[in-house]
Amino acid sequence: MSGRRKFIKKTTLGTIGLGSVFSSLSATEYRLKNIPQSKPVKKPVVISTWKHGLAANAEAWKQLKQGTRALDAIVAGVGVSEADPNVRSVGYGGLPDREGKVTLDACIMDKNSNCGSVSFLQGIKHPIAVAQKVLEKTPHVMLTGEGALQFALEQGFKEENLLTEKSKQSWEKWLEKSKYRPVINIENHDTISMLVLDEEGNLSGGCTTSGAAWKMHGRVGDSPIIGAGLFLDNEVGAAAATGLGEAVIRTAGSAMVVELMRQGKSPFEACKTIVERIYNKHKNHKDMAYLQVGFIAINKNGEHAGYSVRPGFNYAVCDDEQGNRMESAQAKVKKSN
Ligand code: SD4
Repeated sequence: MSGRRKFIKKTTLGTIGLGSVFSSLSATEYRLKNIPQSKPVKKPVVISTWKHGLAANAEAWKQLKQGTRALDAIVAGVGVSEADPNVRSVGYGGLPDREGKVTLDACIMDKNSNCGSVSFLQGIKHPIAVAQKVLEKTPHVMLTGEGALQFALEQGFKEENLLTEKSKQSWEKWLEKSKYRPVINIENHDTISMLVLDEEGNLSGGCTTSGAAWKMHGRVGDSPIIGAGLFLDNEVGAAAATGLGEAVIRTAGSAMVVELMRQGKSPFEACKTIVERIYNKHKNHKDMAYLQVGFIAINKNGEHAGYSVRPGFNYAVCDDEQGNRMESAQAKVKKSN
């Protein structure tokens, strides 16, 4: 090969190489172009789904202010809901499946896109902490059922009965009719998802739930599925879901919300667009009768929003400016069912 041809070949390869470097930078470039940089970035910010998000935020906030890293703050924060027997949709005291078993799903994701997840886990009060161990201690992203339990026990977690007397009574009452038609905002809701923009401007998130009440034994929802119940890209933003998990999985919900933010949409526009897509895709679907899905999202500027199919969804926000409070989300339709 002549010197000139070698040079051309090298230059072309060099250009391809640079091209891929440029394309890996393009998300940042896109963000810089699309998210107005004149706005001051608010940080830290913690947002969590539903009212019990207030207590979860308070704990996560305390941890962040003490210098705890965001992932640990999330585990501590949503751990408050997991341990609370009065939160009947997460962890201890969660409503069981139709066989009376409390089965838990959770996942966590950090600024470097490392993920950990557990699904169909029984007998462990803090699935989010097990998900964090999956992220940190295994070569995998997701462990399920018996394997997840075995791993949790190996990691020193204690096995305990998570079915409280109150949840057992609710299940026995449900058994009288055994009809699966989740009650909107009550039986298919209240998963806690938390998104954090930390002091350094990095994003992370976690999600934990006992899933839809009276689900089939073995059913896994969206909450432990990265891309469905939770997703983030540290260059762009983070999103999380609550509601009918089947609908969120069908549409890769949280990943889509983040992708729309990458394309320049605000958190509000991104959540609204995907809620509308979910609504439209389910117009003639059997699940429409009890379809409720809500998203929360936050971008790198600390702007956040929530949006749901039906009214009733809200989320908790904590920042330096206004403290810890509830924000209501707008909804696609006006009727609650
Ligand atoms: C699920 N998304 O398992 C969850 C339901 C939920 O509290 O939000 N539950 O489908």
